[in-house]
Amino acid sequence: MSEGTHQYKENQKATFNRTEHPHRRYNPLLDEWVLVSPQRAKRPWQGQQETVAEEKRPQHDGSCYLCPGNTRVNGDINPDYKGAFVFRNDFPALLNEDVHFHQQDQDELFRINPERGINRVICFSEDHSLTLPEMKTEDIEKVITVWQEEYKTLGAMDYINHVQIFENKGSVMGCSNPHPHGQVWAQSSVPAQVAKTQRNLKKYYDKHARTLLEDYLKKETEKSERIVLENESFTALVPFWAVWPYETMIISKRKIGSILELSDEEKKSFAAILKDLTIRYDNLFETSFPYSAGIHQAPTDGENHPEWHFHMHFYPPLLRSASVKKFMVGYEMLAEAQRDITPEQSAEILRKLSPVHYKAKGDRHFSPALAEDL
Ligand code: H2U
Repeated sequence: MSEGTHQYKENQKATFNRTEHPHRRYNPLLDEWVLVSPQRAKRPWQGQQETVAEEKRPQHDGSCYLCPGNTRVNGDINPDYKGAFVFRNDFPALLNEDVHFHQQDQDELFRINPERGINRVICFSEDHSLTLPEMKTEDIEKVITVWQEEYKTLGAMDYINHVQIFENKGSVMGCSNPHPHGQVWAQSSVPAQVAKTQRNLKKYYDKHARTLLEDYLKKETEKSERIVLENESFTALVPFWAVWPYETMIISKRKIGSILELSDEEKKSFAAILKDLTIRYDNLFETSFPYSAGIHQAPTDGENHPEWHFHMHFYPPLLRSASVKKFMVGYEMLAEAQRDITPEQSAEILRKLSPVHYKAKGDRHFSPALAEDL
């Protein structure tokens, strides 16, 4: 007989405790489950604290394709820009080209559709040495203005039904260049994750006449255990169903469908919470914290979308230190996502971190932009 096949009597059963017993949590945005195994990480902190030596980057790097005045791979020369700068991706995943396609030839088991779109790169700053948490809040606001312009102009194009704004930060996330930048992919289809989220948001809205995230945020605010920080217009929290150890979501307090609906005050608040959250991330392991982050908002398909509620996801891979990352392998690839540390523990750790960037505290790679803004 193998271990675990004993028949326990009913009276020997322990009462379920979510900080001790393995359990599954439901993600209502994606209609998916995540396995949580708190018994594997009972202590909130496991002690490993090594930092990774970080190179100090210059403010301008002659070999960087994204720095002002430099030549990109395709031969174009970047202007001598200041602040945020947008250019067409020279290696786009999508092409802005309409093609003839015979839909009727589809085989149920070999479905295929052409996809048309536009990919752009958004440099956040002319300063090669910075990252979002190290930028001034007012300069992050300028990045948000560019996100608004991109969502508006690309979304207004006839065939563009979805605009994905995102940032891939750190080489561990496959980012090819440390210059602060993000991307925008605009396309004819609503991509899978967004379509799935939309289906679930709509189901909830049709039933309750309120957005799912409006109700979720209200309940999270009452419970407060997963809130990392909040300001006037936004809350950052570790979702109840988070998969990545330090995954967070920034949710707008007001129900707005897209970035275009932000008031001036809300835009300031959004910039402030972006800075505050990413500073805490950097402080967690005293490293430039890698992540994939992106905005989820209403598709630009010309339909009314009362179910949408503006939010931003942060998916950081680090687990225990600047060098120990979580791998989505084995069980996760074959069965479902799993985590050890509970979302409540992660939120508490992030909440307790200093809102002052670690580089501004010591003399390590001191950044003038940081000092001015803190
Ligand atoms: P990532 O490092 O996050 O992948 O973003 C860099 C993007 O910049 C990448 O998509 C583009 C790459 O295609 N790029 C150019 O468009 N031109 C260049 O000269 C270098 C990089």
